[in-house]
Amino acid sequence: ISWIPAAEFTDILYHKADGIAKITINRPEVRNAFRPQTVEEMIKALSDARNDEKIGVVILTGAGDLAFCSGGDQKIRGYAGYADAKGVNRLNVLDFQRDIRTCPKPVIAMVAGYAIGGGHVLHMLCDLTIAADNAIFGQTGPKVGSFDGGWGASYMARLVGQKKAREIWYLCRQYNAADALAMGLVNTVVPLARLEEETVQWCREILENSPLAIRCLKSALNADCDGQAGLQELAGNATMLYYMSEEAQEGKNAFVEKRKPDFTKFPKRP
Ligand code: 2NE
Repeated sequence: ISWIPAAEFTDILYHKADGIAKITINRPEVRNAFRPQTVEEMIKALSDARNDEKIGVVILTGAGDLAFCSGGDQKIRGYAGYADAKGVNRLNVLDFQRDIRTCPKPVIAMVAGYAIGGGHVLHMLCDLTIAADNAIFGQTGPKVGSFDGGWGASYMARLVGQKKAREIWYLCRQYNAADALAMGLVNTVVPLARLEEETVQWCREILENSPLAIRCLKSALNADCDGQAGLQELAGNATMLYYMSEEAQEGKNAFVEKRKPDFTKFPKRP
């Protein structure tokens, strides 16, 4: 695949090719830990991918072979979050988590090396995870004075079960790729040298399928866990599909044409 740079950023790389967007956290010197700037850039890139009608799938990854992401940058962690350039403390990774979750296009984590702490939560939030055989997974919160009680806890339990989720959070152990596959944390494990090739192959297979069906399935699978926000996403798709029908167009046309709508020709389906 011939990636084409899609925008210039400081902390991330952003590429596109063949209907796929790729967001790469580019801070290998800190194992791709994120700071508020990194997160802001990921939010912008994901928003661009979401709004680009040529893009059907997004890959999230980290630069180099040593880490996908090691979570929040502990060196700039302040009193109440991670300090931005103005010194304001933030936890804006939570906004990015929501954006991954609500993006109507699949987001695929491509993991080489460590997916740790807040980086582990990011891969969990992605629709699919393709892991290299050198991948290592785990949470560190209770060791470093942090935790993620949102999807980081509850969605993890949906993925691996309550007992395993409690083990992962309480003991802060590290798990290799085979462990992660066995507990349902990742979709497949491939040799490091084939990581991108395999991930792109999964993307291409998704791109062959109906984007509307995938969009509705993502929101349906989200709705099972996401309460009223999840239902809103799913219902938003139902509204979009309804807008695309002749029946809904009749309502809108009648209003614009200042006449009574005629819905009589539309079937009352069983
Ligand atoms: C990731 C891990 C296991 C890698 O270990 P290793 O041995 O391969 O590398 P090393 O030497 O630890 O790290 C290489 C350089 O990267 C920095 C290190 O400090 C080191 O730099 P120097 O000291 O040599 O200059 N580095 C690595 N991770 C960093 C980080 N997160 N922030 C800043 N610098 C980092 C090992 O490095 C590790 O365990 N890292 C810490 C993982 C961690 O605890 N992350 C934060 C969890 S909390 C969180 O992410 C969070 C949350 O819980 C809730 C909301 C938002 C965020």
